[in-house]
Amino acid sequence: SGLMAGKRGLIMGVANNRSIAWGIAKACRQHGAELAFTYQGDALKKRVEPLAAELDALVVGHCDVTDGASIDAVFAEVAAKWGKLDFIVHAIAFSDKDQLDGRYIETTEENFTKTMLISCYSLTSVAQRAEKLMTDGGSILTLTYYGAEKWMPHYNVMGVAKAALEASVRYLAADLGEKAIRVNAISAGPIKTLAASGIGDFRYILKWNEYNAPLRRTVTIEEVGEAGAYLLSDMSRGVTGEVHHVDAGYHVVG
Ligand code: 0WD
Repeated sequence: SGLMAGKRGLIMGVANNRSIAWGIAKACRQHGAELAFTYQGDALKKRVEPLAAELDALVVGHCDVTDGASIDAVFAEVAAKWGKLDFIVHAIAFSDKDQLDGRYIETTEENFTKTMLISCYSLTSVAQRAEKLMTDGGSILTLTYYGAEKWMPHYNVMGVAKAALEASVRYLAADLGEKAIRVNAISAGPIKTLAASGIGDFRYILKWNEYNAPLRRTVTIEEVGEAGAYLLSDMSRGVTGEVHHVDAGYHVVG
C-alpha cells in the first residue's frame, strides 16, 4: 500500500534481523517509505548492509551517539542525498551488562552517565539535527519499556533512563509541535534481541509475560513494526507526546 509513499526516513539501531528497528523498517518499506540506515561500527556494518539492500535502502554511515561528529556526518549525508527528512526511528540503548542484573543500588556513576547518554540524551541530540531537515513536518519514534513506569527485576538503571526518555518524548513533542514534528514512543513488550540478551533472567521475563499478558503471549518485531508505521505515517497526524504500549496488554495487569 502507499500509506507511507513519498516519505523518507532514517533508521537508527539495527544490529541484526532480530532488532526492533528492523521490524519497523520492514513495515515502513511495505507501506512505501524510502529508508536510510545507520550502523554502529564496522562489525555491524557487515550486518546492516545486506539488510538495507533487502529494503532498497541507503546506508548513510557509522553513527555512535556518544560521538556528536558521527551524528552530524550522518545528517549531512541525509541532507546531501535527500535534502529533507520525514521520519526517524531511534531504537538505541546501552548499559553495562553487569549492572542489568541484581540491585539498582549498585549502579556506578560512570555507568549511570553512559546509560543516560546513549539511551536517553541521544534522542534529543538526534532531534536537534532532525529539526533542521524536517522542513515539511515529521515524525520521530523511540522505543521504551514498561520498566520506566514500574520496578522490573534486573532492568535497573535502564528503567531510570527509560523514564527520562519518556519525559524527553513529552518535552520534545512540545518544542517541535509548532513545526508539525511529532515525537512518540512505543513501549514494547519483551522481545529476544541482542540488547535484551544482556538483561538478567530475560527468559523468565518472557515467560512471565506469556502467562500474564491479556493476549497470553509476547509480541513480535513485526507487530511493533506495524504500530511504528502508524506512528510514523500521517495516519497518526493528531498524535504526539504519546507512549503507546505494544505489549500484548501487559501494562494493564503488570
Ligand atoms: O525486549 C526488548 N528487546 C525491548 C527493547 C523492549 C522494549 C524496548 N526495547 C528498546 C531497547 O531498549 C532499545 O531502545 O528497543 C530499542 C532497540 O533495541 P533492540 O531491538 O531490543 O536491540 P538491538 O537489536 O540490540 O539494537 C539496539 C542497538 C545496538 O545494538 P547492540 O546490541 O550492538 O548494542 O542500539 C544501538 C546498537 O546498534 N546502539 C547504538 N547506536 C549508536 N550509538 C549505541 C551507540 N552508542 N549503543 C547501542
